Amino acid sequence: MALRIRCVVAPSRFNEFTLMKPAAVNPTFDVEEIRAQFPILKELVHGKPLVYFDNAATSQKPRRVIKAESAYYATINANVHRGVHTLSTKATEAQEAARETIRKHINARHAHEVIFTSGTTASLNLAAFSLGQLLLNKGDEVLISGMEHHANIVPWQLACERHGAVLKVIPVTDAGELEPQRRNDATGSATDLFTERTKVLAVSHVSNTLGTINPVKKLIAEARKRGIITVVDGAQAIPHLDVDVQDLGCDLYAFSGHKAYGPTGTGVLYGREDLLERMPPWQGGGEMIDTVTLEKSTWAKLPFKFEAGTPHIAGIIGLGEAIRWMEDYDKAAMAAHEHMLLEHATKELLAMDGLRIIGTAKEKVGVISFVIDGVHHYDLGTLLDQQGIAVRTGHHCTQPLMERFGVSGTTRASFACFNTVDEVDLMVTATRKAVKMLR
Ligand code: 7TS
Repeated sequence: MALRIRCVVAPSRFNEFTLMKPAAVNPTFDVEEIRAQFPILKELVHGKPLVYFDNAATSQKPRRVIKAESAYYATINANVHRGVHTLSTKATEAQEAARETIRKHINARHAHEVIFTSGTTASLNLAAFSLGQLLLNKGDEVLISGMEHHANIVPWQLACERHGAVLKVIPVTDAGELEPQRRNDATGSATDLFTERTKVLAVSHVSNTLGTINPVKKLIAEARKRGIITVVDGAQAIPHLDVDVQDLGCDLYAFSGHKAYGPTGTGVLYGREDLLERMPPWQGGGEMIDTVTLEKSTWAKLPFKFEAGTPHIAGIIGLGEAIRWMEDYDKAAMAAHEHMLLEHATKELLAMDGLRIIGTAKEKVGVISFVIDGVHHYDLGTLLDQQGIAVRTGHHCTQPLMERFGVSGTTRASFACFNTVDEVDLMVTATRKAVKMLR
């Protein structure tokens, strides 16, 4: 099998570390072949094989990503865009190769539209701070949805407070879908939530708690007709869906690397060039300036205007490798596998007495949240852990959504491409056992 050159770094030992045979490009999807690439799946937890169903919080990493990150430290560790020395040049080239990989992956027009951040939270704080400065005045409105992660609520609350703007919320239906029109119970008529004062629409592409895939393309088209700037929280979309920012038509798109098989502490804010040019920086410091005098500074060109300080170079290189790793597989086959796990888990869990699934939208990724009568999610999560099964319990950083569904928290299983039907069955059996103990 031919070796693929994965970055443009001049030949060095860095390439020896990273030039591994790519996984066989896999038209049929062989889950065992995929599992073999994740060292952590060999770990035992409480003496049991690890079943990892907390991928929405952070996914596990294939060996290639771990190697790419450590190869940077072992062979080319230096700061980027700073030195004339060889290591700095190589580190810079490796980082910029990752930027180009990500550009292609999300189909951005230019590499400088890809800004590196520490994760979705940082990306959305950047967006809210900078757009607030640029756009928001007293009485203006920012429209979010009732299923947002706190990272797509709190930064907008802060921005609204700073500028006297108002936060409006798209309601969520009982099935966990967005209802962008406000229904008037008395007349049965529906009113648009977009108003003349709406300046920003900020919604998640996929809900981390419900798994709902939101019709963001349609919402963006509606917003654009009205000249509204659109921000998409893609944290849960990047690992599962093909994301094409030009096709979506969004202005800004945020995601984390660590939920998409990449290293922790990595993330991206994609932005349309003309908007990024107009947006003011959100953090000041090294690298983001063109000139500094003691009176005044001017800004570097994109993307550096938004990348103050030393980035997580090793992580960014690892993220590039994670994206290339995903691209070696047929994304549709991966998605079909995860969907099969979701359907199987849904069917098996619903057969349990007193179990309710929160989030029954027609379009979902492999995320399943549930509550069980008489069982606290925390107790269930603890007992599942005793069986080596990692799920997340609690409000999943979506407290308003919990309130909407009248629950204090849920148990959530979130699947990745390396999960199996047998693992789902283990979870269902362990859940049944736990319920017997807890009721
Ligand atoms: N937006 C969504 C939709 C998310 O799911 C998350 C993290 C974030 C933003 C924040 O991402 P971060 O990488 O900056 O932390 N979601 C979760 C989760 O569901 N469980 O733990 C973290």
